[in-house]
Amino acid sequence: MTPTRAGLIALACLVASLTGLPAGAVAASNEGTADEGFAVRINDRLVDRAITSAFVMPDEAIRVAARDLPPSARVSLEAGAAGLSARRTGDNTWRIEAPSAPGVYPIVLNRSDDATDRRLNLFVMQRFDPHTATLDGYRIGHYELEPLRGREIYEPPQALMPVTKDGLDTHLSPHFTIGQFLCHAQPGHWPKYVRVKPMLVAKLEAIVAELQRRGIKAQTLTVMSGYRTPAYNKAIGNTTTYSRHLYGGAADIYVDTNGDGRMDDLNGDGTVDVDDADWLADLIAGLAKVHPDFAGGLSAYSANSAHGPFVHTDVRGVAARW
Ligand SMILES: [Ca+2]
Ligand SMILES: [Ca+2]
Repeated sequence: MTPTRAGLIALACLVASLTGLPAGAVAASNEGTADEGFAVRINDRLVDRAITSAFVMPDEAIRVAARDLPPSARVSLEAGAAGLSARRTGDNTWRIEAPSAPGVYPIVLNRSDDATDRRLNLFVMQRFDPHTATLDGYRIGHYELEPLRGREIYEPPQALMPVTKDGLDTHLSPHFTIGQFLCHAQPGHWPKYVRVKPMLVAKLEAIVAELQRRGIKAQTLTVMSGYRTPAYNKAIGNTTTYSRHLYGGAADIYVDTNGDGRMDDLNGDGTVDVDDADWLADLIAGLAKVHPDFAGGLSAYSANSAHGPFVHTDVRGVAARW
């Protein structure tokens, strides 16, 4: 069942009252945060952000609708890229057919009665046969063909998103670009291939929003490790073959507003250490508590010779802290 908008607002207000947040600080969308303007429904996702993204198969059709508008408001949809077909199917709703060719297809929804718009970057993925280990010379490695405990989120991907060098800065959301999530394997090879779960991006956006609410001027998070190919995950010594990183559902992150390439002193005690990662992990745990779709793995890591303190966060659907 899809929750109603009114129900979500009521939930958000309840959450706000429980957490002491002002009601406006908690979004009514099902992705945790909101920008001024209107909401966009993409199939079953309701997104309240100025920029959002969707990953689709070649030729896949999706439903897009502008929501939460006064009855008089009219929204126009611009989808200029060749091969993309958008057909209006009702009041402020469209059926969009993705092209066959993988790539990024920007879509803009413009509201007629004010200046607000919504940008939707449609990422058309490239089909991938999980029985093969490479894609265009990029080593993917082997996914487990049997999903863990039969869960859909552990099914091997049927498609991956190609990313070219000039596409690194394409936004997934207001504060994150697809380039931040690339695997570190084969640095000189292009295109690379990536998976990123929209719910992970939504969770990271919610973390940024909560940091800002607490007065930390984060414009993004540093993603030390986002997507990992199974080949890379194995090469760096991981024996877990169902790591959420392989499915685009995990990120190892830190906050770096002073740009020194390491975690900031988040708890303000004058040093940067695992306590700052713990501080960030506690913030994330608080978000997941009030927003069940963010449930996932969570762990704070100390610095070592290779990296500073960081936090692993993922969206596996069940809470697990270690
Ligand atoms: Ca820093
Ligand atoms: Ca500190």
